[in-house]
Amino acid sequence: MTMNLKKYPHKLLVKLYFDMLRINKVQLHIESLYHLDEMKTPIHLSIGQEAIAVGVCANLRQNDYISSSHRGHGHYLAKGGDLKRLIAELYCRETGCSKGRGGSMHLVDTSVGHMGSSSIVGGGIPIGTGLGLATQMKAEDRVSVIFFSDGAADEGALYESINFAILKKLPVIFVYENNQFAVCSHVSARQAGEIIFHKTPHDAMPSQAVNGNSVMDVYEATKQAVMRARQKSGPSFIECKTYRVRGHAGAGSDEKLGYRTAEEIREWEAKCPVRAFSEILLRDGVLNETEIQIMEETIDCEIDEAFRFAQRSPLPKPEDVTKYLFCD
Ligand SMILES: Cc1ncc(C[n+]2csc(CCOP(=O)(O)OP(=O)(O)O)c2C)c(N)n1
Repeated sequence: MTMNLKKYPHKLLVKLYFDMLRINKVQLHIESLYHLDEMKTPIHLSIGQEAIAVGVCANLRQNDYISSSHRGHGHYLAKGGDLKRLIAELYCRETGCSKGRGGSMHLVDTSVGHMGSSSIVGGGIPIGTGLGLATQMKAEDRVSVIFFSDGAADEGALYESINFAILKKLPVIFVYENNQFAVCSHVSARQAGEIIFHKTPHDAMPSQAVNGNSVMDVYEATKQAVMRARQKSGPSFIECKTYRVRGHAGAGSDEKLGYRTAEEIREWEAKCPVRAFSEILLRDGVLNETEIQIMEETIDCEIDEAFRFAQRSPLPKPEDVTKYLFCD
């Protein structure tokens, strides 16, 4: 990346790095303990995709909305979701963000505008579009960001939602995290490619593809989209090109499955967005090694505390099994 960082506030650059490092470390910790089978939930790790959640959410205010997917740990944390309640949710505890009923695919923290993640692929897209509509109808000053990946982009719900968002000029930002795979199926086997997403007339819905492993590229693209939404000019579409380095679900690599090569995975691991950004920050003197070390230790302590909180929290009571099924 040749981008000149001098124009950015120091505080912003440090925050972008800290947030990516934190999301990365939280997920590595989850992964390292997953084999104990104490987290009774499937997990979908977004290791390697940290720059997208962080680059997008750094442009958002607390009252802006996001809707997320099954691979949503990063979105939740980047939007300010509570770490303890995230880990407690993975341990299915009453103190979890969904009171232990949802597991890792059903994260939510409405206090920071995280309006929920969905295990239904593409399910968050119409929800996020509806949040944009609600915002417009109530004449509120909010933006609604929808995170979804290439499997969801195969679905009709995306095209219906884009159409509606353009028609109504909704303050919606479609963030397409193209990590190239839906389970074992490569995106090239399912989609006609860029001709689909990047051909809307600019005034209807600007659309761009960026390097999803570059936090500054994602940040810049989102900044423009947020400005457009706040000016009530309508939706934007951002494709963030990235790669899922871990297996579809669970811990570890899935290279033995044979749908992609180990070399390809290694190539993308070498493009780790967290490491890439640390190298730039060190090179440009934004941070030094000691400061990074202190960040690492701070995050490690916070993670240990969150896991202790989760492990010591009570499970939901059996007699409460029907609680929270319906709203009052
Ligand atoms: C409507 C629906 N169809 C199928 C599934 C099963 N499923 C779960 S995750 C997944 C792949 C999703 O791929 P993508 O949207 O690219 O997200 P990624 O896992 O790559 O982050 C599928 C097919 C589902 N949960 N919901």
